[in-house]
Parts: sequence; structure tokens; C-alpha cells
Amino acid sequence: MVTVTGAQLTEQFADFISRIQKATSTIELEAIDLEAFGKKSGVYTLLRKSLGNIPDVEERKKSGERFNHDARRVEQALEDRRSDLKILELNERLQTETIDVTLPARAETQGKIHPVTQVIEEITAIFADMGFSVAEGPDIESDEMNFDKLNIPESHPARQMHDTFYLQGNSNNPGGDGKTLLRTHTSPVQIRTMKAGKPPFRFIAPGSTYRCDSDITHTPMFHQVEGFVIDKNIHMGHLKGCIIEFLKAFFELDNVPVRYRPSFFPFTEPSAEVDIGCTRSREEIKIGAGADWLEVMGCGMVHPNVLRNCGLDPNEWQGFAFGMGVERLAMLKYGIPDLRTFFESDARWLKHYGFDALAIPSLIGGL
Ligand code: 2NM
Repeated sequence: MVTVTGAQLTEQFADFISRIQKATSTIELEAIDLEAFGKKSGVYTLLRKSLGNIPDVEERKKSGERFNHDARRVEQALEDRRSDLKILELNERLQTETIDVTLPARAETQGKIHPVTQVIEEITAIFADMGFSVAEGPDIESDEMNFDKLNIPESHPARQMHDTFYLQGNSNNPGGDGKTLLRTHTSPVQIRTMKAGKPPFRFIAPGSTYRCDSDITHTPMFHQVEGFVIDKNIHMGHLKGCIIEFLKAFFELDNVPVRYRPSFFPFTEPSAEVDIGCTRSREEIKIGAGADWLEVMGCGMVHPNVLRNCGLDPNEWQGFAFGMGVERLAMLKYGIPDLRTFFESDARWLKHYGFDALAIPSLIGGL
């Protein structure tokens, strides 16, 4: 049976606190943590177990309170020192692990182009050939640009907290105003471009997008390319032709079965989802023919409210828009089975799935 005196407890406690405060590495701190709270033989673990052996009720209660107070203070000290040391160790690494970016590349560490970059460049080359330019905008947006202007009302499910990353307070955004967010799609680029310029418009908006969602088919950051055409007398026929031409070029097929399935988006009316014909077997999906359908993008005619919100008269100007997920298209085209591997920064993965830096996609040189 373990029995300890009050004086021993005080000494023990003071010793822990002092050693924690003097610890110079997180490794040293973990050793102290183990000594104090280890499951089998931590000092406080054993002490807690021995409390029950104190025969006198009052005495037991007093020791218990004393124990709780000490254990909590030691835990707090560990936590405080841990966060201090983490910062110190990070600063030290930043000092010692500097990279001389002016050094020439070593042959054995030559990099590759990431499939996301490759696919964005392929898509850009195809649409450039159809007369589209490229527009960009900030990743950090306002709820106004990301939602309101796009005809997504306050009550829309996509606006509820769980899908959107709202920014916490910082010097640009004191206290977190609940209005500043990471864009959930690249559509705010369309809004900004419409507000800043004059129609006609014909561009694509590629870029990073963010949603608070993470499982085997979702990563919190992913990439989209959206396309946008505004002109006079634009109709759904233009949209269909444009998308079919894109899909043929992207999947390098002379003929693709394409199906437009009615759908809903707040920013387009009518809206559709685009499927391409495929064959699914146990091992693979073959694109271009077969009895199955595979969803590849969403599209529609730009909603009159969106045009009005950006100062355009919907009786004078119309257009279409579409949006696609870059990772999804990369997985389909290049047979990459697992989405999450895209963002693990595994050099072996990149060596396998990456592309040569000098093989720039073009319609003439080939995608
Ligand atoms: C999609 C699907 C359908 C879209 C709409 C707009 C804008 F700005 F015109 F309202 N931009 N992008 C759009 C339409 C995006 O992605 C699945």
C-alpha cells in the first residue's frame, strides 16, 4: 500500500512544476508527462489509486481535493510549456531549415507537375481555343459575393455553417464578422468580373475552393473550373455545343455520348447536370461508350436575378455557365483511385501520377 505524507506531496508537486518549466524540448516534456500521468506507473496515477486506501473519510476527502488541485496544476503546466516549446522549436526549425532557392535543381530530385495543375492547364487550353480568356479572384471572399449576388438566399442550406469556412477575427476582419469566408465555388469571380467590366463576357475561372467537408470523396480544399458566357441571344444550344466540344477534346474522343439531366442551382435557370456515357467494370470505368452514365459537371442559363444583381438587363444580355471539379476529372482521365492522395505531398505519388514540366498541354501538341 502506498502512503504519502503532505510534505512529500508538496515536494513532489514543486519538483514537477519546476522541471516542466525548465524543460527545453517537447521530448523531455513528454517524458515528464509519462512520469506524472503514465497509465501504469505515473506518480499521480498511482496516487489516485491509493486515495481509496485512506481510512478516515475527512482525511480522504481532503487528500482527494489536494490531489485534484495538484494534478490539474501539473497538467496545466505541461500544456502551457508544450505550447511555448512548440513555438520555440518551430522558430528554430525555420532558422536552421532555410532553403537556398537560388541553388540549381538536382537531377535526382526533379519535380513533376501535379495532376490538378495539369488538368487545369488542359481545360484552359481547350477553352482558349474556343475563345475563352481566364479570370481570377481572391480565395477569401465576402458572403455578399459568394452567396447573395449569386441568388443564394440566407436560408439556403449551402449557407449554413457546416459547409462554409467562415474566417475568425484578424486585423483585416476584427472579431470575425460572420461575413468573411473562404469561397465555396469560383462563381464570385463571375460577379466581380461582371461588375468591373462591360459585356460581352467569355471566360473560365479556375481556382481553389473550400468546403467544410472531409471524407473519402471530399477534401476541405479542392479545385473548380467554371465557365461563363454572356452575350446577346445566347441560348441553351450554345451551352450544349460548347460542353460537348469540351468533353470530346478533354477525353480525347471523336464521339462522346452526352446527356443533360434537369437539375437545380440557385444561380441558373434552367439548370442541368451533364453525364457522359461509360462502361463500368469491377476494375475500371471506361469513358466514351457503354450503358452507364457518369456525372461530370453542372451547368445552366445564368439566372436573371444574377444578371440584375450585377447591373445587367436580362432582356438585353443572356448567357450560360458551367462548373466542374478538377480532382474528379483528373481521377477519371488518369485513373487515380483515391482523392485524398492528391494532397498528401507524397513525392512517390507525384513521381507516378505527375507530368513532365516541359510537356505543356496544347491542342496542337496534344493534351
Ligand atoms: C456550376 C453549375 C451551374 C455557375 C453559375 C455562375 C454565375 F456566376 F453565372 F452565376 N457561375 N457558375 C454555375 C452554374 C456553376 O457548377 C457546378
